[in-house]
Amino acid sequence: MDGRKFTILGETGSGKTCYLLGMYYEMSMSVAGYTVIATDPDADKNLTLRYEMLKDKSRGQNRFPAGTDDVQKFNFNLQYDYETILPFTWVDYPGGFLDATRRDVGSEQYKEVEKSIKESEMLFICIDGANLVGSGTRNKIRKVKTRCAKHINPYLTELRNKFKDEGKVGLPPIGMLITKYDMCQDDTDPDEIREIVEEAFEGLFGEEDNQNIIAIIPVSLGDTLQDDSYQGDLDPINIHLPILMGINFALIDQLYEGKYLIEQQRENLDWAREQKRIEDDRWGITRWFFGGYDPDALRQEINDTEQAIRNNREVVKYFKKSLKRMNRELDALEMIFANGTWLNKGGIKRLWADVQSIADYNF
Ligand SMILES: Nc1nc2c(ncn2[C@@H]2O[C@H](COP(=O)(O)OP(=O)(O)OP(=O)(O)O)[C@@H](O)[C@H]2O)c(=O)[nH]1
Ligand SMILES: [Mg+2]
Repeated sequence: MDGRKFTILGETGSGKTCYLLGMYYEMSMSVAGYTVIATDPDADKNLTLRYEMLKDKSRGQNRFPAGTDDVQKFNFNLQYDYETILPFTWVDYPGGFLDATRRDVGSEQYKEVEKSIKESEMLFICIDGANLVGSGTRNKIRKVKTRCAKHINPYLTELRNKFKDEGKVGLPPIGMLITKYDMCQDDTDPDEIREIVEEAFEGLFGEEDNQNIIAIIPVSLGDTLQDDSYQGDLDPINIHLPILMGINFALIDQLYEGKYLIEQQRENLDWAREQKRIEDDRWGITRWFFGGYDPDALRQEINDTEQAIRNNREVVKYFKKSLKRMNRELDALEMIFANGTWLNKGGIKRLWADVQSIADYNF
């Protein structure tokens, strides 16, 4: 089975690594039946230790991870009801490397991000909630633009056009994470957040025939985290939502792949059965004379293909079951832009029903 991929981008210090640590901690304890486990025990230890450090209030500012210098990749297994259903990779890029003044378009890293985004089920972009502190929407827009969108926006617009030229749909679904939401939640609301993000990332929203799906998700490691010089409690808010949304798209892709595989196997089965019928009707002597298929080999082929279809249907059943459970969680997502507009509650429900309709296929 193919591995799936998630990529996270955002300016230096916007909270990418903290999000990964919080996500891993939450998901390793299982949320709504989904559990995430690092495939490498050393990686599990590393992530858990760094999270334990985050929890240690007495360290104050020193509880946080050091800035990321290099690309870090983590391999995980997603389980549903403690059955492994999907391997995936999380790629954590150091912030700032898309910075127009520093980026090196010819570099390996630059090319790698492009590949990574292309292969991703979902792209996450961190917008530092510190930019939304205080009053004055225009001021906040300016901050988000100059500190974050300025570098990412042109890059993504360029990438989307490139993908389109290559015949791909465009960018993967995007999750805009308003990180450190604890810092700004009293100073803003969903209407303002939508306005800020839409204006700062104009290129992603503006164009005609807009196919992008963009969700804005406020996340935080804790409401009171910053109290007494960062000696507050770790009490994550919404940390599970971005990854669950990503898993939703990964499961849908798996179902499409399953459908394709099963359809091919059914075709193969029809062909083998037909050949077997023809061979059964012939005399052995004519086969010896004119050539043909060995009925025993055909019988084996039929049995093997039937078994493969049964196996695939069994796997698909898991994806379907877990996808159903997902909807209750996705209900918590309030800010979604799709089909060129911001969706209301009914629209969001219809969006999920639409993208998940593959689950109704008769596997
Ligand atoms: N108040 C608050 N601060 C946070 C939260 N998450 C992260 N921070 C702060 O943001 C800082 C940077 O977080 P990182 O996760 O290291 O940022 P990054 O995006 O990985 O940065 P680079 O690796 O340099 O690209 C941390 O050291 C914390 O001080 C949060 O939920 N709330
Ligand atoms: Mg980092």
